[in-house]
Amino acid sequence: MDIKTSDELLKKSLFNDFTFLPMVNFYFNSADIDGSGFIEKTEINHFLTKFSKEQKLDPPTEKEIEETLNEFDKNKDGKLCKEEFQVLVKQIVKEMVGFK
Ligand SMILES: [Ca+2]
Repeated sequence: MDIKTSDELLKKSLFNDFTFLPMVNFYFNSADIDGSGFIEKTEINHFLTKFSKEQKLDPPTEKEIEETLNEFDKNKDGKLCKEEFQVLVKQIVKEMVGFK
């Protein structure tokens, strides 16, 4: 699959829960290393670092990880539940395909 095709698929998947939600589940399960059902800060760190590496981007700084947690942790319990994580995934996918 070439990059253009996969971008198109990603764009479509943003507007289609049938394809988007399984993707969120996939990312959530891979990010939730200890299987707690929440993405803690160390797991966000791990997830974003791995993701940056895959995308050939600079690894996130401690500050960026802190900001990511603050921005998406709506109920301020210091970790991300699946609903909060879903918003993060949506934003990451949007940035990947380059539209806002
Ligand atoms: Ca966890």
